[in-house]
Amino acid sequence: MTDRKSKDRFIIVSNRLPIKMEKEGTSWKVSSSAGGLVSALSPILKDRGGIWIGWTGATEPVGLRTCREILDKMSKEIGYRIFPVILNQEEVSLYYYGLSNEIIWPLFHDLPGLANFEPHYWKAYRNVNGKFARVVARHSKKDDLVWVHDYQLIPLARKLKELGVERKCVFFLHIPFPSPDIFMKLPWRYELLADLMEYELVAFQTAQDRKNFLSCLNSFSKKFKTYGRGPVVEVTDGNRTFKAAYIPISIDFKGFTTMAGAEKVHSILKQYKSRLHRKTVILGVDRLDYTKGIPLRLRAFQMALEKYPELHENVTLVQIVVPSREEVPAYSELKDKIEKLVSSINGTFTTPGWVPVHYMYHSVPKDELIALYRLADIALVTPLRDGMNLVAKEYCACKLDNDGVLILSEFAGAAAQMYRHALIVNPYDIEGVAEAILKGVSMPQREKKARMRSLRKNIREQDVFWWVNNFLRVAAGKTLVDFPEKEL
Ligand code: GDG
Repeated sequence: MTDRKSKDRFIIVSNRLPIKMEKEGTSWKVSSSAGGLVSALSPILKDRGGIWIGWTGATEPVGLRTCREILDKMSKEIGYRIFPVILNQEEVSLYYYGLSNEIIWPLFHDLPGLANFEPHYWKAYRNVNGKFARVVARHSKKDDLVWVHDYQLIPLARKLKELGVERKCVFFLHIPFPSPDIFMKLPWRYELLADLMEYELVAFQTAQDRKNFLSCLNSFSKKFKTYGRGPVVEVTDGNRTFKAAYIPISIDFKGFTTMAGAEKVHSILKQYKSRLHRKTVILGVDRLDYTKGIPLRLRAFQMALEKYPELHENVTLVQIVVPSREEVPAYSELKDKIEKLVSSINGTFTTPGWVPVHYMYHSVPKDELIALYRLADIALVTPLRDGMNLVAKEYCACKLDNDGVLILSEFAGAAAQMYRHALIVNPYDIEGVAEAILKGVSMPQREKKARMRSLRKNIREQDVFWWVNNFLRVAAGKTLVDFPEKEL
């Protein structure tokens, strides 16, 4: 582990630690957890040093001492130090499942009809942010850079100030920022905007997200002025000044290509190929979430089979759904909906030796996921709205032979960088997605390779290290490096 001078350290704060603690009988089971943020930041923390503060994922009572012992052991294993924020069941239910996932999540993904605006969630959200702030205060020093991640922790900078703790706080929003007509539905809209203004830097995934944020500020107060152009601008209301930026997150491109070329992945791939009998494989990989557009995607696949009989017995959709937030009713209903659709498609079209949809409701180990990326002729990434979508980038990184087609929703943040070479679709347009499937299946090899080569070049040049480097440069008042001249 790199032990950097405290002056240079940076403190990552996110809702979840990059590990999960679960009680098994009388002992604790600790495992590393999957997810976009973990995939993105773990390599950086190992490389540069720093600490990570967050919730352990455990709701059963655990003493701070026991927890620290377990996490100290885990810190050695993962290569950087982690410190826990311990939350009780009620806090998790109101702050995490409540305000964060029943209100901000659907609202920021343009689905206000799915939001449950329970008034008492708000107080719990702010109190839990106060708890996070106290742990940050305890484990950080004046010169540290506190890098706060995502929508669960928007009030953290203000909470630190209320404690009288001076820290340089910067923020990155992983999910989209909605337009004013949607944001203004939030009962606590002005408090949340005021919270964001407490950061020295507020960064978003895309130009559109930042534009939405600036428009919301404008409807908050006409006093706001924006200076500068391009990915980083300065915002001031005369009293305070902060930066608003957009810097799209990415993946560890080299890490993925290395794994994709490894012997282990090769042998898994060989097994898959022999089992799937040279079918054209279409792959979907998503957390269980209504923003990912899985039912509409299945309907598009169903329509493709209905309209284009030439696809029968030739095309197989492998859909992985990783269990998530099953405690929230909207998620368990979604699971039922997906399973009914899968069963209806398979019931209608299966023939001896061909099952159109291979559905897995569990996560798969990383080398199997990478083998599936290598195997898939087409990746079907069709969220209704997504901050970025790392699966789109991982898929391309793993296509070592440039032999694959990316079908990508125009509402994924990733589309801002990939729209020229992916097949861009509107996920609500079932017929359009069905047509894109046919186009992907029949795309000439030359076109396929040319598109994929360009997609991979872009991800290689703007990988996760590029993202962190640029984020930290902006936080330090420096200019961006290797940012595409044409704005994203
Ligand atoms: C948020 C924003 C933004 C998935 N299934 C398995 C597995 N995964 C890994 C993938 C990928 C990650 O999970 C999913 O990344 P996403 O970007 O799609 O989404 P979120 O986790 O919801 O993240 C999102 C992201 O933050 C980063 O800013 O892109 O828009 O919502 O890395 O590989 N990994 C393994 N097995 C699986 O079955 N091992």
